[in-house]
Amino acid sequence: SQTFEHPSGRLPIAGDARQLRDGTPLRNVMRLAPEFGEIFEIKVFGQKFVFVQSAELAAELCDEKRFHKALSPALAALREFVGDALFTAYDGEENWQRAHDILMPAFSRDSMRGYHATMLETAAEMFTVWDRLDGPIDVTADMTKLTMETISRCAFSRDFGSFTSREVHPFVPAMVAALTTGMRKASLDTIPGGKRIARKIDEENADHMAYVDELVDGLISDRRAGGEERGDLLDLMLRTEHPQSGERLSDLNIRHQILTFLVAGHETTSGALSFALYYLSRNPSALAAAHAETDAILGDDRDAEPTFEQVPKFRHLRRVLDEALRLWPTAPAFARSPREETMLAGKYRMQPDDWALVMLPLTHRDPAVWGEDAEEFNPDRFLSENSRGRAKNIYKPFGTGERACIGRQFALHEAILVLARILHRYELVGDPDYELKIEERLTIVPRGLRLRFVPRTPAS
Ligand code: MNH
Repeated sequence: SQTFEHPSGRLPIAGDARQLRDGTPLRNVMRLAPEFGEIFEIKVFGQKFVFVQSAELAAELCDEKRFHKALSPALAALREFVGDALFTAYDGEENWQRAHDILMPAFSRDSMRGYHATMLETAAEMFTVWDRLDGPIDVTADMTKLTMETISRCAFSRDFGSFTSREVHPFVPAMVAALTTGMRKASLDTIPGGKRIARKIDEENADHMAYVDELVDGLISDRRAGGEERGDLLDLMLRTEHPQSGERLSDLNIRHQILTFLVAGHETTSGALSFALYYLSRNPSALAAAHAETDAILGDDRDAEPTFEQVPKFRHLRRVLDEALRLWPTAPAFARSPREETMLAGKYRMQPDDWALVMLPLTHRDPAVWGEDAEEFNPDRFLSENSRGRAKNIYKPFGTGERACIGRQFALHEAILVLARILHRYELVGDPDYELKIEERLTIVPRGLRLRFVPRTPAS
């Protein structure tokens, strides 16, 4: 296949591996990107990665008629844990369509009504903890607890006690260990001696995997046996027949879907909230507008909770989130393949086996679309008067097309509701010396961000 621009000094076997000696994958790509044009490649032993950094090429790859979702090596590795569930199904795989059709209604805007009270309840538990502390809070850690708790309660009505018990429930670290197994192994496939290391990782994680699988399978069988209705995602998966074929999801597939929602649904939203809070703590005018908006909608009572209908009214908070996800899209890349041989931008040949990664932290900062101040945080970019005339398919934090994020409404509803309550209740006090660092997990989150949440005095 086509060779793209790549780092100089490429070696016959190791490829560009020397360029990646220190640093994490995204940081490496962002460091190397300015040397190259709209598309480039990095080869690590047998594995070639193609990166798209211009908004224009990214938009072309979003054309569903010519391109579709591909599984990057990291996603392919995740299949070991979650099989052919929604996120990791190959495009066109039969179980994808079945699950998609069955689950779509559970993620509609209207279904959020059923999750609203659970989201509020989890946030309130977090505030109870915050109000008892008065030092700085590890923002990402608490946002991760919050989103994990919310998704597990909404998905299968299980409370892990993240804010109400002293001990961490063993499920949480076990799940994280199990899901990073695939990630850690993804890069080993093509490296000398990699197979042996991969086997060791598998052995280390066998117990975690088994524990997580057992816990989730237990939830499924208990629910089947108990027969009570909880109105959560698990109920829906157990009861709903496919609208046309009448088929249902198998128990194994339901386990995979649940784990997928936990994996896809908590770290991404947690990161989005954390970046939004980081930028608010650094931007006095965006922060003042956020306080003003929450006061206008929620009034003087600092314990007031937004109603379901009020959530979409926080337009400024929504723009803050949109802008945070522009600069730091927490699922930072997705892969696209051509449906048949084609010329990308009329000049790069791509075959159906080829794939290219849309690198969102690069494509979202393309000055051709966002201007010379593309690196700056400015939520007003998303005011309708400022978005008019902006090209299509250039802002894609939730992916694109048929395989775009099914949890988008869920994430936005939860994130806005939580931000609204935080900004209504607290002043944000950051450490002026903190420098934003990115932690790369399966997703990206700020590293070491600590803020003090100081109760606001009653509005007068
Ligand atoms: Mn989510 C797919 C980003 C929240 C469940 N999600 C995607 C994709 C992106 C993405 C990007 C497309 C990946 C690809 O093309 O390979 N998701 C996000 C972000 C947030 C998010 C930035 C929060 C902010 N996602 C959520 C939540 C859930 C969820 C919350 C579940 C409750 N996401 C999914 C699932 C898919 C997905 C499931 C796969 C959909 C499909 O292929 O049918």
